[in-house]
Amino acid sequence: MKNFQGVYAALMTPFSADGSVNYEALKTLADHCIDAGLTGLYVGGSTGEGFLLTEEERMEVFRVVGQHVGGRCNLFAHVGAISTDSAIRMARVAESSGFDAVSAVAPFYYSFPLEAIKTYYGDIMQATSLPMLMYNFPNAGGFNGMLDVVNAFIQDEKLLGIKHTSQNLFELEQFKHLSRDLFVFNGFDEMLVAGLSMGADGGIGSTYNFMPHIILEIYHSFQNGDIAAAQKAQEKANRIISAMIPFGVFQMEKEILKNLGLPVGECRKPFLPLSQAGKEKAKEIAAML
Ligand code: MN9
Repeated sequence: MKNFQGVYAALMTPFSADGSVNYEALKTLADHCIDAGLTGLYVGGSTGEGFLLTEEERMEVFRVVGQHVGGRCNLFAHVGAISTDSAIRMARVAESSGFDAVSAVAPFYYSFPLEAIKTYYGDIMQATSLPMLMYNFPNAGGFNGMLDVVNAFIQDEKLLGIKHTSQNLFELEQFKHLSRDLFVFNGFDEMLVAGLSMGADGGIGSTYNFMPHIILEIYHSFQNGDIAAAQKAQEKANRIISAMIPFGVFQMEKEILKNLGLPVGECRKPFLPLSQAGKEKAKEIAAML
């Protein structure tokens, strides 16, 4: 198995003024992340507004990114959906577009029983040759049983690991110490040092789109054993994230990117447009980067 350790941007999806996906800006943003030295891209997830795209749009995003990147970095496709069949259709496109792995959040809304969730993952994993990075995000889907799901597939070579978007770092450590070594990625950027110290192999995050250099500083300092430097860079990241939260993290990220010369439009409804105060704060943050 390829070594997937590292730091991945949860790639934003740019939109044009008319609301359609802006594929040219998508390619530019992907290049910006790769040129900054990130390990790879996680496409079509929460940050990519994956659930606000139609299935066909998410597939087209995979095709465009896959073709444009052409092997320059690792690629994960988030194919998670409420419908297993929809997830499978998207996984097949991810496979034919050159992605390294698929990822999926557990099916949500209906409070499916554990057995149904296991079957969902098994069905997606059987549908293509790609390995699976299970997306553990209990706050969003309300599902808290990912450890059981992961254990059910621990012998399956197609299980690559977990994207762990949760403050429960005990659970992160548990994922890392099962009977087989899995790749575990920290999902909350504001806790990257903590996640790494509990054994994470890297991180996947939204703020990596606009501050990859700070994220890389955290990651490389930690890897070099310079924990003080990693903490210092984390503090820097967290002052920025704290300032963003009151205005909406994704809206702020898009506005910061615009201020950095990478216009990616606004978030899709029902995300609200960014307030004037948010725009001013975004400008301030961009000037500090
Ligand atoms: O996937 C992102 N998760 C969500 C990663 O947005 C739900 C994070 O990067 C957060 O946006 C970030 C800010 O809370 O940590």
